Amino acid sequence: VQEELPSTDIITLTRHVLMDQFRIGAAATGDLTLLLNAIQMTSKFIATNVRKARLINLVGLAGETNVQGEEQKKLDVLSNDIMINSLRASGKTAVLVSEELEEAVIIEDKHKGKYCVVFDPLDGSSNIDAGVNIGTIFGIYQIQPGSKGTISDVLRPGSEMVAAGYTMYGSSANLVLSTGDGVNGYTLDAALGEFILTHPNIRIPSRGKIYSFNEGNSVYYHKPVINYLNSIKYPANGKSPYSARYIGSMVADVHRTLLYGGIFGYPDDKKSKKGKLRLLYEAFPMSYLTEQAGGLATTGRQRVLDIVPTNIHERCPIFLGSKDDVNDLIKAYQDAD
Ligand code: AHM
Ligand code: MG
Repeated sequence: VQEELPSTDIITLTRHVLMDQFRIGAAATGDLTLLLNAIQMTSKFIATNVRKARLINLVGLAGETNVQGEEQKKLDVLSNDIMINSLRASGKTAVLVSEELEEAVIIEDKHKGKYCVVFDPLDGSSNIDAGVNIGTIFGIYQIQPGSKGTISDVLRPGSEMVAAGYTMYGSSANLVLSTGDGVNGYTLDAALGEFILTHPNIRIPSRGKIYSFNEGNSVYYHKPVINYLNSIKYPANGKSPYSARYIGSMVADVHRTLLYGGIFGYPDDKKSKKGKLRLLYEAFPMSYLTEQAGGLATTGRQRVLDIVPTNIHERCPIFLGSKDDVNDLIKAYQDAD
């Protein structure tokens, strides 16, 4: 049997993004390419720290609480610093919004560029110390014409983002990115120090068999959500019930949903009136990727990407995933009205 030789023509993230830049042609200045380069560097930097965390005393609390009054983990703080430093130094950013910082960072003139980056440097904090998958989520806006970069450049609907993505730190580091022309996934080759294109043109199956909710909150759920969950757990006419998978790291739960299909949800309920997840740097980027992969993302009553934020840290209910599954959920809301 002839063994296949390893490829000598691998497509790295940098090469792929450059190809994209050439495809767009003269209009592309290369600024977004350089910004994405800075972002992938932060992902590599965070990935090595996540891997070593247990060994170099990076687990546990940093001794501070963040904007949300949540205790910050050491890795949260470190990841935030890595991103702020690198994004500022790229010279391509004007406004930065981080889950870990109460105020937006307005970049000083010396380093100012035309992009705004909203991000959660290390999402899934509750999983950090157990070594379960965590990730970085980011979304990118271009400043509005004539703007020098203010908060209003990021208080815009998610549909106006020019790119969004996440990096999942799991058994391997996976960066998933959309620049508005489909979704691609890259896997970090740690020896090469490069993200390699491993998942070109990710498309969500139109229907899945998995649901991903924190059902421990069921007692607080509103009727449409309860009805929907019952419909997939106790299906009519002999169909099989759905499987439950819930990691509690949005990046990991969304990653699986993009690849396998199904539905991920974090609803608003009687206790969490606006849900839990953050609109700007959690819901928007994940909704952008989901739609770019052929799926849907809704609050139950509205397309997530159409929401106009009024506050950089606001929350929103979210359900995303396979088109048919999300449409069933939307129908459960309509039926309950
Ligand atoms: P975090 O930003 O404090 O890490 O919280 C966000 C995380 C998401 O990754 C995940 O989807 C959700 O919180 C899980 O919440 P819960 O533990 O309530 O199920
Ligand atoms: Mg988060």
